[in-house]
Amino acid sequence: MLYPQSNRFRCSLPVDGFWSFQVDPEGVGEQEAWWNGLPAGRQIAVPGSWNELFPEHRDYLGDAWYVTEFDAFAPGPDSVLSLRFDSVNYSARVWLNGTEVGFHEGGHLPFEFNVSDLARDGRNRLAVLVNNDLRPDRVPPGNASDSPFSSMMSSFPPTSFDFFPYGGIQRPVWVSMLDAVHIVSAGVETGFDCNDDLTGYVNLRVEVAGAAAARLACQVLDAGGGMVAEGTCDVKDGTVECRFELPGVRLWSPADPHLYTVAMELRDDEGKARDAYRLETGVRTVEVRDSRILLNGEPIHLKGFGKHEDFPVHGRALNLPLIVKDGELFRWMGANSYRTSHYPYAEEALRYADRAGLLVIDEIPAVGLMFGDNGDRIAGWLEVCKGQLRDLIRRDLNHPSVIMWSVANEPMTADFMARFRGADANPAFVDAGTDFFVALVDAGKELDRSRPFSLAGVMGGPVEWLELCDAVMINRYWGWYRLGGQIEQARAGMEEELDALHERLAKPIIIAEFGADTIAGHHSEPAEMFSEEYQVDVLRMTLDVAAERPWIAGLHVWNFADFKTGQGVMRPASLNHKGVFTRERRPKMAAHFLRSRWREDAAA
Ligand code: GCB
Repeated sequence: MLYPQSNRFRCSLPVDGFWSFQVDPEGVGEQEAWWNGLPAGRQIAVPGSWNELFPEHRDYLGDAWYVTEFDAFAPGPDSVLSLRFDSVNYSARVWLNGTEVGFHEGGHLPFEFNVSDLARDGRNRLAVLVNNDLRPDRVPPGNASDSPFSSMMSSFPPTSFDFFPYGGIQRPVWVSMLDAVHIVSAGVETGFDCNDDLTGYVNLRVEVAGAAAARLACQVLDAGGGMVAEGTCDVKDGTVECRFELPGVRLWSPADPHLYTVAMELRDDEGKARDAYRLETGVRTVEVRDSRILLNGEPIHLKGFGKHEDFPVHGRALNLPLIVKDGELFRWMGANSYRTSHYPYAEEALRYADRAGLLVIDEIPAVGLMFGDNGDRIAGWLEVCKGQLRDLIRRDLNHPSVIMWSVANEPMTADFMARFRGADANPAFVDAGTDFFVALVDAGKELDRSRPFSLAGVMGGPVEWLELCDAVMINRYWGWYRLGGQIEQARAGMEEELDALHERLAKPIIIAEFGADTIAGHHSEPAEMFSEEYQVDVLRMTLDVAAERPWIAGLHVWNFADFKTGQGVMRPASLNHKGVFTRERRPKMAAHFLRSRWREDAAA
């Protein structure tokens, strides 16, 4: 799905701002009051998360109405008017001028509706019924009695994951007017030949609507706007494929995040220009070979974090200044990478990463999945996850910053708690997960073969699931959930486990989570759990262990910043305190420590 753009053929306007808002716990639903009149009720910010704005709705789960008006004009037969939502958590039922337009299930990814037949000249009224119920059949699931979060964390609201379940229209809403003949999607695959001249290539595949025959004129422009390749290709059956060669290509990398622009113009069979689109992308390759992840043929070492979209008042809403602020803190520390734990982040974050040279592991919202004898539920999740992976790949395929797809965080077998204490897993439960992930990764590979696929495995989880990954991600809390307060014993445990995994898997291993809860300002000598000193000890120990093992392809500290969770005995002040920054982005000692390690090794 193409990021909205305006030019002489297309006009995309955000419908952001203040909308009328009303929760609807009784499910009065389609009562005229909410979609046929603009209620005088409360105003909410779009984008925003209702939980941060209205104290009495902090924990609200259920239906809520959003209503606004915008000016447009009814499109003629040669135009199309569409409505796009970048992210609504969790589901959205949409009405335009009192007529239902459609329904979408699933947060964090965009969806759109063609509303050409419903739009009017002048004022148009848009109503959205948002629902954020936590349900065991949703992805991510909630209200699941079998989740360790219900037993161990006793978290409220009842999530099956360790972050706050923010609700609302959390990213922009767009109204777009397009020519009936237009570009629907554009995907690139890039690479290069190692000849003397380093010739790069861009394979472009474009889908077109509204014309049986058309031509696509393309120019590939470098960062200065100079043309480096051009060509015109025929559209057949609504699709067109073109290849551009770029002699002397400037490859994209963290050290030189060089971007090219593919400028496209779509012409109908009479040669009349009907649409244009400018796609920013970079030329680079990602491969896994000999226990290394290679970017442009060279091993890369990931230094960074698992993150969250989370900030006071904004909740999970798009927050452009925060994207830049975090990027600058990455630069300050010498970090080069993050994972979009545990859901796809706003596309704006990836546009920023492309330009800043950050390496991103892009994750679907499959967190909290539990595999046991719940076959029906698993089958339902699989369909949802395939859809999420498809939509994620379609949205993010062209971002050079995205180096890997993650299809889950910490899936578990239903006997996880017993297994964590050392018992053997039920093989049928393991097999249920194996079948699930084989099917999911296969579906992903149909859409993108140019990037590795992975999942982040929980400590004590089945190795069989890690074996399915191109590169392995493991979340490890040695010195925290295991052998807390006992750094030297934790080091020995970690070394032994890592070496055994390497022996068995012979693949690059990323430690995708490690860390310690730390109350900013709490100090102790000798170091003990929750102190800033102890957090540094856990990070130092893990960095040291990894430094001796070249097949460790990267380290992502959990977490970049403290983040909001539900309430529960494990989460003082309803925060996860494993950030190396506070939620407001003040550095703990650990941030300075990482800077000393990462900046030094960047200079080496
Ligand atoms: C994990 C999860 C992450 C939690 C973290 C923790 O393994 O992947 O979502 O927040 O542990 O702090 O417990």
